[in-house]
Amino acid sequence: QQRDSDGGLALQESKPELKRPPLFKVVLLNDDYTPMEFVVEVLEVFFGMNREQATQVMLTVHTRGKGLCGIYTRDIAETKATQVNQYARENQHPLLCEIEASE
Ligand code: TYC
Repeated sequence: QQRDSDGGLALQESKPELKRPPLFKVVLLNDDYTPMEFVVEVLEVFFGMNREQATQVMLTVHTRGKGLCGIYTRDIAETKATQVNQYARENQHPLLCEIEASE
């Protein structure tokens, strides 16, 4: 007998229900041109951060080249990245947002 990922007994129980869905990181990449204030605004508007959190993440991206905005299921992660890239382009900034498989 084996336990499935939810702890149920695989041979006895029908699948209880949920396996956790794969998660995806949404990351921002650094560039030389996007204004810091614009990046902070993006993190506030699209990722629900307050000004302090947003500033911290922006500075991490600025100094380390990349930074984590949040972790979501695939659809949400893709939508966030698309929205950020579209908003950046609308404002003529090269800011790039990407997703990465997480675990
Ligand atoms: N490096 C940019 C500057 O000096 C600021 C910046 C931070 C750009 C984070 C992109 O994802 C980014 N104006």
